[in-house]
Amino acid sequence: MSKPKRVAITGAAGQIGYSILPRIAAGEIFGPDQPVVLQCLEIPPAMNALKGVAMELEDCAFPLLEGIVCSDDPHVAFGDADLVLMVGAKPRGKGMERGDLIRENGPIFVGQGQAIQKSASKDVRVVVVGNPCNTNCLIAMHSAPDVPDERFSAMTRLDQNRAQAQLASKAGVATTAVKNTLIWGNHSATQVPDFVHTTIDGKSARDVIGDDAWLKGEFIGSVQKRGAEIIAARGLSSAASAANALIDHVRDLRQATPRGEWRSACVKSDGSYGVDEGLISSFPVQADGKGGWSIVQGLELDGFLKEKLTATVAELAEEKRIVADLLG
Ligand code: NAX
Repeated sequence: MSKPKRVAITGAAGQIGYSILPRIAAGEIFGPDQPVVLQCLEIPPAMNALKGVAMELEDCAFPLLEGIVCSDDPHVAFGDADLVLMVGAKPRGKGMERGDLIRENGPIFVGQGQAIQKSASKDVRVVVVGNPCNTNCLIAMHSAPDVPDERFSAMTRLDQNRAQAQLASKAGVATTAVKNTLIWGNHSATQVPDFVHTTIDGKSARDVIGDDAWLKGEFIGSVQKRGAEIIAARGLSSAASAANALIDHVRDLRQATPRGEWRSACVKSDGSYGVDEGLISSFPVQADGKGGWSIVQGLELDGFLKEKLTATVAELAEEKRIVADLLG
């Protein structure tokens, strides 16, 4: 058996933590031959709940799980971590504006970013899920200047999966028939689910569905508002689907993307598609299977997509402005 991979998870006693920890311990990220150590970070009031989660993990007797660390100290939780999943964040309180949420969460990602730089493995990869994830990722990245920027990403894979499932359902096909669904921009209500470049059974999704009014209206709206719809139905936000998407996201960046395909991930913009350089924005990304990735170039954006992309990029730029003092 090889040396264990150390996976740090912040907010580990929360909903997404509860859903994802057993799946990582079962080998769903690193495969059936790779032992793991789970390094869980929580805030002091949640440490008892975390203890319960750790007891449940022990009770699964996972063959690959070599250890569980529970701590409220980021330096302990991130110690030698190969992968850091930044899930923990303060939730949006009643009457709180998005700007307030950004300001509340920003300092958490400064401290944790610094701790990643100091304590994690030299080859660490970091994924931010806690919202507002794009801007939290930007802050963490700036707070760990010695860690290469391309090691940081944030998650729009849940939105991509939602879009893919909606298109499959509308077309009456299996989700596997739908390829290259794509999310541009911010993981927020301004995100842009792109049906223009999606294919269904190898043909243009737009042609197969043949209903532009539905695609531009109900489809985009339903992906943007799916999170709110789940809260209304379940009384709690998406957790199993978010954990599932996070596993997809980590695999997307680790494994080579099949030729001609891409996956949605929020990464640092190099100015592609007119997205301001340096913003963390969702793009079509291809991974090389050796730890590297690149933004897919050359996709044509029509007037509709361009207008929507401009709006979501403006929101990201505004979020960056709100946290400018935290960007070092
Ligand atoms: P929960 O409220 O169930 O869990 C969050 C956990 O984070 C809590 O246990 C809390 O104690 C902990 N926490 C708070 N501050 C912390 C800190 N400074 N250090 C360590 N832990 C801390 O939320 P959950 O449903 O698990 O969602 C977690 C985050 O994911 C939220 O910010 C949520 O908005 C975000 N989401 C992002 C998604 C995405 O696609 N990017 C989708 C799902 C999810 O909504």
